[in-house]
Amino acid sequence: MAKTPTRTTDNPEIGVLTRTRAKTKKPSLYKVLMLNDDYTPMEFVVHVLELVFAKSHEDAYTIMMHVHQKGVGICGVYTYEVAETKVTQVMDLAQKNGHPLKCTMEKE
Ligand code: TYC
Repeated sequence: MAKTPTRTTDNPEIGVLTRTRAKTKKPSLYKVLMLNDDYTPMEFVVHVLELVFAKSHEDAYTIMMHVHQKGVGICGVYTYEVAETKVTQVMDLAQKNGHPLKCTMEKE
């Protein structure tokens, strides 16, 4: 965690410790996970990774193969609302195209 910035002074008119910035909290982060299945075509998963997660074709192919071989893989790490939106986009694309592809999110 970052230190809270403080300022010191010898002048008794001024407080010894003065907060110079409002305290901010870092947002929690969430992993978006892609799950393997036996039916979704590899090319469709690559396409989704390019479209929704802005991956290069090479990175998308690598992630897809990881999920295909290991069962699950990380598509990216985002704040709650961004992660939720991406999960919804993946599930919508899968459903509209008749594929059983599943995507979930998990707090880091
Ligand atoms: N296992 C699928 C196949 O052999 C490909 C696939 C990869 C499906 C990754 C889902 O998240 C996935 N066609």
